[in-house]
Amino acid sequence: MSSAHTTTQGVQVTAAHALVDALVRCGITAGFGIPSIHNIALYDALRLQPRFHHWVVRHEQAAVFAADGFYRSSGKTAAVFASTGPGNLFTVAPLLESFQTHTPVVVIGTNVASQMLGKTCGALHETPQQLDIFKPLVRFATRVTLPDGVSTAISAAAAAGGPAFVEIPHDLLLAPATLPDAWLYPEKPESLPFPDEIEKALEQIGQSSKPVMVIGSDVQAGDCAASVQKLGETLQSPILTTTSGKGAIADDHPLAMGCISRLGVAQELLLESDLMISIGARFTEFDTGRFSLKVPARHIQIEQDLSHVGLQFPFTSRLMGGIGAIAQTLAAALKARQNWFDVAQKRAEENQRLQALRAEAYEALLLLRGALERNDVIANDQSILNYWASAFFSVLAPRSWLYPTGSGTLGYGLPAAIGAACAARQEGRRTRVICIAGDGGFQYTSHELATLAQYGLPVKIFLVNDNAYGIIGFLQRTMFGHTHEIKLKNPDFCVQAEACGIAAQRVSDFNSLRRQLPGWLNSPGPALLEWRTEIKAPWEVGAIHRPANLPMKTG
Ligand SMILES: Cc1ncc(C[n+]2csc(CCOP(=O)(O)OP(=O)(O)O)c2C)c(N)n1
Repeated sequence: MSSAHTTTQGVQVTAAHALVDALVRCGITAGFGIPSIHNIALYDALRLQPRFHHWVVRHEQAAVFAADGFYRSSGKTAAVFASTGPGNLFTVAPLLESFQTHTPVVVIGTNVASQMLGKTCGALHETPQQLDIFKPLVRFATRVTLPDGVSTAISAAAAAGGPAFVEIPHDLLLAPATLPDAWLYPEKPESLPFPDEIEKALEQIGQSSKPVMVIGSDVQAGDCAASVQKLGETLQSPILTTTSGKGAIADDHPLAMGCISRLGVAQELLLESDLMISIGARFTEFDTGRFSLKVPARHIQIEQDLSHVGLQFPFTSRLMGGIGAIAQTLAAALKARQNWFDVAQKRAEENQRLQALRAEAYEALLLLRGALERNDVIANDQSILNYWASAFFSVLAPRSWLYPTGSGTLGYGLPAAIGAACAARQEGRRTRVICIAGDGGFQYTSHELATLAQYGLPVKIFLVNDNAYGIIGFLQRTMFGHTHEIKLKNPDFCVQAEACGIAAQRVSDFNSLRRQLPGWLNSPGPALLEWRTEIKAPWEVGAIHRPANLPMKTG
């Protein structure tokens, strides 16, 4: 942009230009969306901004999942462009996922023209109280009411620390606007708790001889993971993660004890310890065995934001503020300790027990892990293999694990994988992205095969096809002794992928899987591998104990 009033192309700056300029100034240089009559001016402004990379998708739902995957894999926020009514409403389910996982995503949605707002007059796409629909699902929602209001709205949305929704009546996008001279992008300094709170936590750590840390997704942010790891090393405390915190510590680190969602050894460790230090961790129903997890009475909770926590275990000390700064302060004040728990021994025993189950799901995950680089990204959908992966897949690098823990929604895997692959391409990283999905979940967003093919992104889809909503069948059998409406007559997924121009292959037994997996993974562009099988749920074969409060059919 050359002046406050004209673009470098010499045309009058409009609110659409100012909005795109504001995104770039906030460091948001990628976006996903679908052009529409209401946001058409925005797309023209996007065309004129070479620093912004837009990726066109096939459904607004996929746009938000992709932006979510973009952030989780890169730490960089992406925008979503949707339009009035249906376009915006299709972003609602993915926003729930981003909201619950603290994932920043900026949705820019239009509304009917200003003079039509609040009226029921048959305007195209008009939606009653559109802004109010979004408010509970985002950390910041606003309507722009003046053309010059876009810059402030975008900068507040970018700083929201979670998903944000900026609504603009479409006529404003074409209205003349000015670019701000001074840019006010709020910097957020890392805050520390009061010294007496830190003292209290240090005292409790001093009284404990068997500390355990549980770390969650907020630890993946910035340099935080390194500071938290340093605290663990100082204390020689075994470190567990939540499902969305996987990767915050490499699973082959000598203190890494894996994910709490597998309960078993994770639960035993927590019972043996005398202090839990939870850091940026959201204790969800899924991760805690339907809220049955038992934790030590002494609990230091470290959080940057209370809106993020799930199950509120009682705490004996709570430290609120910048997680990295808090971890650093604690580590600096503590003396190095000896380890009290043999992590390597416990994990070897567990691995032996799991191998003895001879479960193909577990073996497939070992096979996959063995064939991947440390930084390759796994984007999960919701299927039996994903539950196994949450519990047992070894994640070796931060931001290389995407899992829809916030909403547990089907359809996340493929578009999130696309978002991660776009981030890698934009940053020049040679990372493979593997999407693990079941046949049921895959079909929620399989239209995004076309997006994948359009950009030739190196996403490898591992599709486990049991022609059923398999996990629901398992639950129905367990609870009622029968199944109902879980069988699926599916399309030929290989033909579907090939029709989009994506290489596809099918295997039906484990030996073929072993043989074909490397070729599929190492092929240059996108590729689909369909594994026709009926794998058993981890609860069915005893890899994870069934929560005691799961209703079961008896007799
Ligand atoms: C949007 C949404 N609808 C319904 C569900 C409930 N649900 C969870 S898993 C599942 C079955 C998934 O089937 P599939 O992807 O084939 O995996 P499988 O269970 O067969 O391994 C269903 C219906 C959900 N999680 N999300």
